[in-house]
Amino acid sequence: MLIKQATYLTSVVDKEKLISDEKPEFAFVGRSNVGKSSIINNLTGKKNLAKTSSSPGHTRMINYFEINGGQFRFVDLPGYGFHKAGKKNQSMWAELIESYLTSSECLKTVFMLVDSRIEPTELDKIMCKFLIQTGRNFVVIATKADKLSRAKQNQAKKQIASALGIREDIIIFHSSLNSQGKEQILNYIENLI
Ligand SMILES: Nc1nc2c(ncn2[C@@H]2O[C@H](COP(=O)(O)OP(=O)(O)OP(=O)(O)O)[C@@H](O)[C@H]2O)c(=O)[nH]1
Ligand SMILES: [Mg+2]
Repeated sequence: MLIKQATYLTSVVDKEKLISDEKPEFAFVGRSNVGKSSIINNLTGKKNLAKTSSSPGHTRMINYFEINGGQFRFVDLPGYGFHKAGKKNQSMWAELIESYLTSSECLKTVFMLVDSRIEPTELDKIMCKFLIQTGRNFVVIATKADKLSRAKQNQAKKQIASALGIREDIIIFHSSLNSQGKEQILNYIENLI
């Protein structure tokens, strides 16, 4: 599938204001700095669509992007586990993310991002358990795959699957630098819309 058009739609900080209509949504969740905004830019082929930053904790709202003239939406969720944000902000974001993931009627699949170079963190494990509990359809994306050789990626896949207690076949390696995995993710989306 090709993404021909992608535009920023809106940002939401209030769980009462989440979009609810009939359009399918694909959400990106993961710890701060894991590469959520970058993957949205890579999949859409638009470099500056979602704001990326080398300083973690950049995305603090739920950002919606409209794809292919409203065929579906991408949803960039605030990153979790950003310590400098302070407890109050962290729990506010956690509540917003949780509320989106449990209540959105548009959500088709959650792409849960983990850093391919790092063992899943405690927060990653909690998020994964939470997703299983909600019964949501989810795929784990191992990001920044350009930093690992194919052999190391195979090792990492086993470690991620065992740490999260999931099957290896729901893990996709992706790189926003060399587009590894892009085709696979877009095909996955195409099959669900
Ligand atoms: N090498 C490499 N670096 C990446 C990749 N994806 C993201 N990065 C870098 O990782 C950093 C964080 O990327 P973002 O996309 O802003 O991460 P995020 O998950 O949106 O972060 P928050 O908005 O803070 O939650 C940036 O410096 C990116 O350039 C990738 O595939 N390969
Ligand atoms: Mg971001």
